[in-house]
Amino acid sequence: MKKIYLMALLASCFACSSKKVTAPEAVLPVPTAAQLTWHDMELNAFVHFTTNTFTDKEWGYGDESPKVFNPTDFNPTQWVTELKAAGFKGLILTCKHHDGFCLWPSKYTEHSVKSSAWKEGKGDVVHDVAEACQKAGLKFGIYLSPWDRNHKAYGSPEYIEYYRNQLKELFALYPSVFEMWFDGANGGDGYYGGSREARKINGRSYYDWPTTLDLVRKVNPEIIFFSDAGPGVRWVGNERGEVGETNWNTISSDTLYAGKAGIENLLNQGNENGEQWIPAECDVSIRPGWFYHAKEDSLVKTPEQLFDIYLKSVGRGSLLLLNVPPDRRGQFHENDVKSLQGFRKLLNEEFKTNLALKAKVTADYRGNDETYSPMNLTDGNAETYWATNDGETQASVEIELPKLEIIKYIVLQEYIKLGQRVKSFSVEVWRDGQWQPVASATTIGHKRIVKINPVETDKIKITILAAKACPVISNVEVY
Ligand code: FUL
Repeated sequence: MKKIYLMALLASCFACSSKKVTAPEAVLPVPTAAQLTWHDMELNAFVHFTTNTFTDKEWGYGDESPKVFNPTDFNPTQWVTELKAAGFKGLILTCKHHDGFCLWPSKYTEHSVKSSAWKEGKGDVVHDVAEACQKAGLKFGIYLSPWDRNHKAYGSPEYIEYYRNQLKELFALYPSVFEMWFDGANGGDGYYGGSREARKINGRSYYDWPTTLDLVRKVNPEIIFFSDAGPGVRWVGNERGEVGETNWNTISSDTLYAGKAGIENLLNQGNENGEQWIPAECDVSIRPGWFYHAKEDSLVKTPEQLFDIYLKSVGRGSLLLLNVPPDRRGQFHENDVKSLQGFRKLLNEEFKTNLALKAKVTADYRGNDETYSPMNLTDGNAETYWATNDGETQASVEIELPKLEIIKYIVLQEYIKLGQRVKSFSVEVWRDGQWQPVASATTIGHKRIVKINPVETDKIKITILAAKACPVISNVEVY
């Protein structure tokens, strides 16, 4: 009788104590499900292809004859095969760049593939690329330049109608597009149906973006919209593929709009107290230009340069959108392919063996409840995390390796479903009988890769120095 009573008491105590250890409350804002999926993609490709490829230009004026578009051996299967092998998850195609030439036979203009020499006007690049992506398991995205230097009505309400019609046309054909790119370059000189003049537009009001976005959302509520101001993801503020050392996924977009001047720093680092979750996307080209130019064949970024860009984008919690422009055949040039392959090889070599997987991980944890144990950091499960008690914004984790190893990288990930929290942290290693500092950094967010001078050790200490609320970390890796 007594024994049964004691057991019941213990059980109820356990129940009440486990009840008390609730999960940390989210620090707002938090990402949407679609944004979380986007974060996890990490590597996407941009593909710039149009009449510019054949006229050797970066920005077509809009008066190019559509006839010039004539790839001799168009093969998007080659693109997706190389991209997939290199680890890319999605591809965004310039369906229309600033020159207005459409890579699909739009019924709203003659300025498209249907007036080109390619396949006697019967070809459809958008269709073929979307299909190749689908077959390869890559997500497909659309870039449709708002600025159109060909269209006679650009600058007037009539053009907005045209732009929306084209969006409707594309989304009827490709409803599951994962990302839609709205470029910030807007207005200037152009052909404009023969008037050859400069047209200025008010970037804030001309496009009436809310109406346009709603139109797309009706077809695809999950879509990620890119523009300087989001609302899905923001421009990183440069075209070097580098997000700030400090990178907040949060920003307040009410005063932002695509093309607004002087906001590069804000876009690059975000705002710790931003009211919306709008992460930065790092767009950069594998070549100096966005479009293919034979004279740049020797200037393709090396695998080492791409790896460095990776550390400054993905390694700082952002996503890398790497442009690889097809040549006049309609294929990735050999040099670009070589670089992509070298990049993948380097990633595989540098991040070959995660030493943390076999390590002993210790730290104080939330309410001594195993749900928040530091062992969650190395269980390979993105849904489990280590957390401290509310109000404890400083905390250390020690990682003990089974033997001495030379280490080069520490990878950390916050459980961003509960918001971005960490403001700064440090890394120390045990050497000569004491802790020695090897690195310090600021934000973590989706992922932080800390590169350190190779050092031999069997113990690593990561200390969260400041955070907006108790740290909630889902993953630690050591290479
Ligand atoms: C810029 C454009 O003007 C470039 O041509 C390119 O498309 C790049 C990704 O965005 O704003």
